[in-house]
Amino acid sequence: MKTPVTVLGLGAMGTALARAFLAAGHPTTVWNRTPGRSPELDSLGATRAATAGEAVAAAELVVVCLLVDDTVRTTLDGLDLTGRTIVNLTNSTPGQARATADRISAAGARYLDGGIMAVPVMIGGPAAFIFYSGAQAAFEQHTADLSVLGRPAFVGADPGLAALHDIALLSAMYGMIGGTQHALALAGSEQLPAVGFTNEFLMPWLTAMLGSLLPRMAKDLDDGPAPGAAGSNLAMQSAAYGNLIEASVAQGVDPAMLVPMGELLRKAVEAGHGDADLSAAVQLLRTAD
Ligand code: FVH
Repeated sequence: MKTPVTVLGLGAMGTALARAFLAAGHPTTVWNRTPGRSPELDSLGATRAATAGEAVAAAELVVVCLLVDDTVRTTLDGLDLTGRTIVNLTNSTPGQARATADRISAAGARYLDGGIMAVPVMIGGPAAFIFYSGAQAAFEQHTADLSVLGRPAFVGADPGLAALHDIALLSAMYGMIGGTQHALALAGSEQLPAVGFTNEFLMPWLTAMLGSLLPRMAKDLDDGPAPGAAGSNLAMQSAAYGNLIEASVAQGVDPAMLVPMGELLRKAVEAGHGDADLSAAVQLLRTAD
């Protein structure tokens, strides 16, 4: 008998989570604020609860996937959570996750915060992974159950750490997407076909840059800059960056996505890092240091 599980929230992601549990043979109780959402779950064997309280009562393992942190608070507040393990996969900040952990613990339950690194169609597949942090014993007890959703990565007992990892990766994704959107707008300004430009040039370029530049930047941050390693110093990059802005404006493309990076490079050079590598600019972003 597989571990019974409750899923609160049947949006696009909650539905995918419930489907994965059902496919793996877990008795699955579901609840959603708007009744009747994702009717296909009924034929897959889900049990529908009429209220969130009824759903929480149905299983020790409760997976929550709602829109935002506030939604989680209003949904769970006042419910009897005694003895439950609450796994909250709603997008949160580290601060929100820590506050939720305090409230859930005070209500007599164990708390795991999670950050899903997948879109709904990836859930249950090989590329999906999910960060968890918080109650380690609960994670160890339920590792196999949670594995049906995606590879579980426990990142620490501090409940805020999963959200930190999640938000760091989402920041990288949105930065990358912003850059690619700008590149595609530039290509479009000369009617270049997006698919050909992407497959032939954009993807290979990004793949090469990620493969060479990112590991070196990370190593420099951990170990200090490798002597003489910089082949693309910041003074050169800052000097060339103005062309990116000028060309965009001339092509009728809003340079808003590019301007902040140009500012960062300029500040890094002004601060005396002209001979350094991109890792020096990472340090400048840390306003709390
Ligand atoms: N979908 C994705 O690609 C990303 C992948 C990474 C993780 N995110 C996060 O997952 C959370 C849920 O996202 P979602 O895609 O399921 O979102 P929706 O399809 O919009 O469903 C939202 C659910 O939240 C319920 N809900 C909204 N407001 C309330 C409320 N005040 N009280 C109770 N429930 C509420 C909503 O219910 P309903 O509108 O159907 O009644 C849906 O069940 C999210 O944190 C992502 O950032 C997804």
